[in-house]
Amino acid sequence: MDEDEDDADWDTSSGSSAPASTGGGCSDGSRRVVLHFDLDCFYAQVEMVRNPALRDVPLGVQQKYIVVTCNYVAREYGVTKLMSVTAAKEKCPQLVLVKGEDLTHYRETSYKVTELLMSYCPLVERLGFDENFMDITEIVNGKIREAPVTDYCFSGHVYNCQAAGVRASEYPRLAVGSQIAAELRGALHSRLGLTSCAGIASSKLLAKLVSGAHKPNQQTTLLPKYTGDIIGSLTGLRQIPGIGYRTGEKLKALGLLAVRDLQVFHLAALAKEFGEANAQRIQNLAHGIDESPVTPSGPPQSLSDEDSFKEISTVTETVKKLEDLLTSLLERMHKDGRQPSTFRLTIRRFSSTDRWFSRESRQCPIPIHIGQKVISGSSEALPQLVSIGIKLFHKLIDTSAPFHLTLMNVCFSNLLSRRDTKGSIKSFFTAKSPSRQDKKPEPQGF
Ligand code: DCP
Ligand code: MG
Ligand code: MG
Repeated sequence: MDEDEDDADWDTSSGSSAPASTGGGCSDGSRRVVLHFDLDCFYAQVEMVRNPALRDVPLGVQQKYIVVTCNYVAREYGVTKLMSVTAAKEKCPQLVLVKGEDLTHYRETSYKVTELLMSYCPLVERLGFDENFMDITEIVNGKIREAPVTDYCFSGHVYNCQAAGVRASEYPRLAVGSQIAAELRGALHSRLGLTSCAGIASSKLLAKLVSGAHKPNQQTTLLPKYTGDIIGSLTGLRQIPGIGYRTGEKLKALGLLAVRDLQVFHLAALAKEFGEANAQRIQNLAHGIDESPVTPSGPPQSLSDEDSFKEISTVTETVKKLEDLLTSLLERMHKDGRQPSTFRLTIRRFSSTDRWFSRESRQCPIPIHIGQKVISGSSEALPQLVSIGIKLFHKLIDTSAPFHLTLMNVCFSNLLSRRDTKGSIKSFFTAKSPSRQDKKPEPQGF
């Protein structure tokens, strides 16, 4: 239900396709230490921080007719994420619902979390709104070099083990990683009031897989020798992070459903469908191997806003919707401080068969004088951009015939910073302006 988020995938394509060792332990100094953080019931937590009276009641966050998430009190009643409001009310009649269509607070909190993690170590990669990867290999190595200790211990759970029974000195780097994860989760809680889960492992894939092993507000470390176990616990290919909807569909068409199917499938046949490097990467994922680096996210490369609705079928309604969307987008763009140079309009026509994938877009350059008005916050920017939007709309839709839209998205891209324009840019993440978190992450995925 996010306007631009995909909660499942990240790009694992930039790593080497060479298989990494999945065995071994303490002596492997080259093994990375990667953390994955996932905030608990994120939208619901943001609402609980804003209004503490909601903390102890069953709480759901509603977008349209769906409860996109709910707090853990509501989960005890059987309410689940992405349940219909009707079904959720049946499970828990006293469920308190708050509207979650305005993402402003979620977005702001999301960037505060990334910013806090980045203040500890710059190697932070965002995934969706409520997840971050962090590569702390260097910090861990430094700690071990500077102050060797003998009495290592794990903080939190160790996957498949009783943490107290594990000889942490055999895994000093993961043990130190778990201490750092605990420290950072503590900071998120004390500074932002947010609880989270964390996974500690040697890759993004494994850290993400293990972070949800104990929920909420807990953390889990994966020892290399349990890689096979955690991969074996997955009940389908789509549960492998990095295998999104489209890849999953292609694999299904090849007859592959279970993780084991993919592990043993002939690589050459897989390469015919995906290309050699991609095929190797996908098969590696099924073996728990992921060499993709943590890539610092930096500022978003575009800002967009969208709404879905039952029906828009007149030009007047279209103009009104464009005005609404552009008003909020312009405010965010103004706070961002960069100058947009491309405007894209996306619509979805009603289709009874192809509900999710029938989006169509047109884009055009934004004249410099209008881009400058966006930065300066001039009220003239809105009507001028609405007029550009309507021109794009007419390229998409023949209004002399009946039409039926169910979604509209407006997007500014090619954002020019101070290096490129004379205007000023407020530094992302570090500016003192209260607007500094008011950005939207780019969609993640393949
Ligand atoms: N979200 C959404 N639409 C989706 C998936 C997620 O709007 N299809 C939003 C609501 C969630 C947030 O993204 O609060 C983060 O998604 P998660 O899957 O991490 O779910 P939660 O953080 O809510 O719960 P959990 O405690 O299980 O992580
Ligand atoms: Mg979450
Ligand atoms: Mg999440």
